[in-house]
Parts: sequence; C-alpha cells; structure tokens
Amino acid sequence: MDAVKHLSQWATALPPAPPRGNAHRALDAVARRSRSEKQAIRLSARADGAYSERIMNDPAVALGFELSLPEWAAAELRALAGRAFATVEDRVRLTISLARANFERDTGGPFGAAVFDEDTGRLVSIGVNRVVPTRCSTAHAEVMALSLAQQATGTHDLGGPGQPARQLVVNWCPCAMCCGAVVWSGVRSIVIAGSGPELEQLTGFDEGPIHPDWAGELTRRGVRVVDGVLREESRQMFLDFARSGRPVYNARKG
Ligand code: AZG
Ligand code: ZN
Repeated sequence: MDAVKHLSQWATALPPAPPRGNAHRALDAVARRSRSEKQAIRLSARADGAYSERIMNDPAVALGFELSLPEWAAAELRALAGRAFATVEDRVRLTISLARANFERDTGGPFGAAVFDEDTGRLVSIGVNRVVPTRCSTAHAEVMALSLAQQATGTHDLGGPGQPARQLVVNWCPCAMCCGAVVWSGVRSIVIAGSGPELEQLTGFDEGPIHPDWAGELTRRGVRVVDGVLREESRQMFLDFARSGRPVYNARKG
C-alpha cells in the first residue's frame, strides 16, 4: 500500500527553495579564484572522484559505504520536498506513515523521521530505518534524515550561520545513539510521537542506555523537545509491527 501518498494533502506548495545552503556562497568564492587555482581544484576533484570510485568498488576490502533511501521513499521525498507541513501533527503523521510503509515493504524497521524548516514546515529530508538492508547498525531513521538534510543543505551544521531553524520529527523517542546524533546535527528542536517503555515492551527493540534526563540534556544544549504528538497512532503502528512477526535486529541481549 502507498501509506505515504495521501500525506501531500496536509502539505501546501511553497515557493522554490533557495539555492542549496551555503553552496552558492562557496560557488561565488570559486568564481573569484585564479585560473591556476581552478585548474588545481579541478585536478584534485577528479582525483578524489577516481579515488571514491576505486574504494567503493574494491573487491577485497571495504573502504567506504553508502546509505540511501529505498526506492519508494526516494519517490516520496521527490514528491514532497519543499512542501509545507503546517502543524506538528501533520509532521509526525508523515513519520508514522514512513515507519509503517518501511516495515510493510520490508525495506527496514518501523522507524521514520523527517527534517523540516521549523517555522514554515518546509520538508527538507526524510529518513527510514535501513539497518538490515544496508548492513549498517547505525542506519537509524534519525541518522538517515539528519544526514540527508546535511547533504541537501550543503552543511554539516543544520543550525549554522545563515541557516533557518531546523526541526527533527520522529515517530518515537530517539535511541541512545540518536540522542547524540541530534545534538551534533545542529537542529533547534525535536518533535516525537512519544517516549517511555512502550516501544521496547511492544516490539523487543533495545533502545540502549538512554540518559534518564535526555530531554533536559537536549534542552540545555539548545534543542527544544516536544513529546506526545499522535502517541496512540504511533503505539498502534508498533503493535502492528510486533504482530507482523518481522525481525528485530538487536545485536544481542546482555
Ligand atoms: C531504530 N532502531 C531502533 N532500535 N531504535 C530506534 O529508535 C530507531 N530509529 N531508527 N531505527
Ligand atoms: Zn537511533
């Protein structure tokens, strides 16, 4: 089923996004460079491209890797990027739909996330859990959404100079690893459907050593926390995942 398709009904078209993050400034700087500098940069970029090509295709050892959205989610992002999700409910509803579609399509676990421009609700990126398909235990929905937002905006710091306030939205409380990823990303707020033991109790996923005052820790670092948006809808989605009998990818118990 196309769980996400209907979501465009909550989104309104915004004017085209400004040029990617700081990329246009970087291009201006490049335009001011001398011919020899440009030639050196071209050669170095070509060498870097060739190097990347080599390490991604080395048959003997792994020297690099790629994380990507599944095809259905990439199509959704193309359709929805730049649209405005006006309310926090609209934004959380998107992540629950992504999580549900992800496990029903067998492209990962029941987790969805998205990054928005906080004030306008413009969608910047989405993420779904990709741990098993990409053989990468860190490929959580939050890591995917934050990393894709950083690529889309051309900066590692989503809260850096000249950036609008960015918001991460997730279908449940981030795990121990993702709480860290939130801090390092530069987002100014996080909105979640819920927190507490239900996720682990219903599904058997291990969320790791989450700090008992994780919300306070985020708040003290300038990340506003909004908890409890469409909690019951998200709980129901986890229940449906558990009933489906699909795999839980924890490493081990104890
Ligand atoms: C996730 N996997 C687990 N176990 N927990 C989370 O919070 C996740 N988010 N994305 N994948
Ligand atoms: Zn996580």
